[in-house]
Amino acid sequence: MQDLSTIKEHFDEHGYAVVEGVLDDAIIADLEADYLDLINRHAPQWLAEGRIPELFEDLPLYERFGTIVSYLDELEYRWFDIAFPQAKTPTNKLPNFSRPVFDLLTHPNVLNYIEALIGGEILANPIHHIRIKPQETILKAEKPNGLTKATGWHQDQGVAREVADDTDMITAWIAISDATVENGCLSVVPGSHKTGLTTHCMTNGVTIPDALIDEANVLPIPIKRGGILFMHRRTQHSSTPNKSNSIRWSFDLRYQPTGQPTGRDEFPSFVVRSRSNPDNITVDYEQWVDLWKQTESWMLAQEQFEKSHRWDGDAEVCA
Ligand SMILES: O=C(O)CCC(=O)C(=O)O
Ligand SMILES: [Fe+2]
Repeated sequence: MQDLSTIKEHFDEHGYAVVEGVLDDAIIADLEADYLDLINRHAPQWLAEGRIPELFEDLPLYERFGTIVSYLDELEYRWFDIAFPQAKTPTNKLPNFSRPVFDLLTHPNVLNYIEALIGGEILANPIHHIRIKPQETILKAEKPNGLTKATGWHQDQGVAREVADDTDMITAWIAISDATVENGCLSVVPGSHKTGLTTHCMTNGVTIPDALIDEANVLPIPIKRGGILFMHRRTQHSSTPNKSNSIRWSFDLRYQPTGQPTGRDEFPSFVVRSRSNPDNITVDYEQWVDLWKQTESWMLAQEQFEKSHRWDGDAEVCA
């Protein structure tokens, strides 16, 4: 493990920290097998519905993921994600609440770094996603899911509700494939976490206009498979389109001190580490799935949802 106090110092000063080699091959292999299984379960249906032209069974794993995802629209990609879409109409598509995903969320190696950053009372915040970003040249879906494309500038605090403004939420952006400049790794503006919440507009999602980004200081963050970029909730970040010839695959998870609002309180959060009361770790895999199923029932009964962010796009800078 890299020296925790150096990592915390860097994080506090610059608003991010990169740690390579956090996850070993075993958990990554479990996630790969899990997503292969997901594809094998759904591909025949996608083929029957004419969404994909064939099963692509002969392709190497990542090429197959990318090729299939490139055909899928916003709604079908929801099978891959690991949470419901925020405050949008739910569908009968349950996200991938699998055991390997739970094992990732609760992985001790990840939590050790989170503990170094925010202390030993840790809650898994339910704002989390998987992003399989195929190379731009093969994207065919008319309405692709935003999780399969480049991401505009934003702060994660800006895409949560105001109620969580003071929550010390940390984003853990986990590379499953190597993330490179060419395939659209993340970029950050170091130090931007110290300048408060920036105005977000409603342009291509909830994004900060380029005019408010200190472009001279933008820093791309390539990360190898198994490495993690930790970000402060106010660190400005974005990602570019995938210009390579393979997929960029990542998870972004969020953690925070227990007892603070998550900003998505209709989704289940759960304690993943408690140094003061280890007996407080009560949610196991089956219970976690149950919590999400209860959320689904609740969502299906709603006519409308509270907005998941505070912006209306009316600020002068958005014009
Ligand atoms: O992976 C991306 O393109 C964006 C990720 C992101 O915004 C995040 O992890 O908070
Ligand atoms: Fe983000």
